[in-house]
Amino acid sequence: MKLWKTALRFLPLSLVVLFLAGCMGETNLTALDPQGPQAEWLFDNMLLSLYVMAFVSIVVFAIFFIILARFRRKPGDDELPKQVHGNTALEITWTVIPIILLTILAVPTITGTFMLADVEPDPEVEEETVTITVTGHQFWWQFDYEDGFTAGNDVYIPVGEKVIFELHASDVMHSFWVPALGGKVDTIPGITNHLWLEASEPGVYKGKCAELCGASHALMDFKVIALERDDYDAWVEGMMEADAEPDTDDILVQQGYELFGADGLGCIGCHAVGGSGTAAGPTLTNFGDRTTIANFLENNDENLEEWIRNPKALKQGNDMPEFPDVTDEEMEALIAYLRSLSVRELDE
Ligand code: HEC
Ligand SMILES: [Cu+2]
Repeated sequence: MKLWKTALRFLPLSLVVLFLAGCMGETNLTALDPQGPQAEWLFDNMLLSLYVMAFVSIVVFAIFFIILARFRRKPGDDELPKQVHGNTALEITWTVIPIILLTILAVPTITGTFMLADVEPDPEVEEETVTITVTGHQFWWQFDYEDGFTAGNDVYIPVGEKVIFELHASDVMHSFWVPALGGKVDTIPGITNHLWLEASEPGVYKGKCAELCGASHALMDFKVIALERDDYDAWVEGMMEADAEPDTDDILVQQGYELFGADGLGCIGCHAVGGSGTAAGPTLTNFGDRTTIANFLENNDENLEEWIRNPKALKQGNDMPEFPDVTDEEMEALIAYLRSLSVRELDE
């Protein structure tokens, strides 16, 4: 009966844990399954500290309970025990043990910290180290490549290579964090921070803004897409060649392009297609390749229509104005144009 009650008491907690475990299942938004050398080092160091802490806790609590049991006052113990003061052997022991434990922690931590902070190009990689300038905006990410183009929200990197990120913010503080690949570093207006990451395997790694930055902070996600070098180079070429004008005769796409432009609805005032530099909204050069809209909505026609008509209802406080009066025909054309913006043969 009692056991049953105890179990009931822990039920809510168990449910919360189960629920959180469910959250982790579908994405790689976790530091506990490292996918690159940065993340592996962080994970190993975390385990090392955990083992040291567990060792200390076990020893301390074991001694504590043994002393409680052995030296408690028993019937007939009328006199005070012998009073002592100071014990050199004990004092040396409990000074030396922590020194040893802290040294065990300090050596890898210090060498690792230097390793993580080393944002110089890797001399062993033949290709030029990719350096990407990151700018955090409320509530989206801008990625400027040295090759002279800008990408929005999805950041592509070559796999197995150290990639250097230069971190900025345009409005408030944000924090750039890809848990499966490495540690988080703040992006701060007026200051340039640095970080390097490397992905061991090709894949999509979820990133998140880790600094409370406003109403839609929780939806300020992004994706790191790691490709083999050849695929990456092809992607870079695609991004450099792309421009706003469609290279198809498709009437719908052409109409969409008109609507997108300055004589239409003026989307292009905030959204560049092709080219480089900062705009008021994310570059849409490869929007057709994105799996999500604004980093959280599945990229399908229904959601896209809803987004264009009323973005603030979906993502509170974001800077895109609403376009409620677009007709169904116009919407169809606009979506056809947005879908045509692709630089990549998607094979997954
Ligand atoms: C005043 C500037 C502004 C105008 C005009 C504007 N947008 Fe946006 N748009 C934004 C901002 C800012 C975001 C990013 C919102 C966020 O995620 O916080 C955005 C996001 C988007 C996204 C999602 C992008 C992504 O990377 O997932 C799409 C698609 C989009 N806008 C389409 C349009 C279309 C189509 C029009 C014209 C009908 C338009 N926008 C007009 C500012 C603008
Ligand atoms: Cu943010």
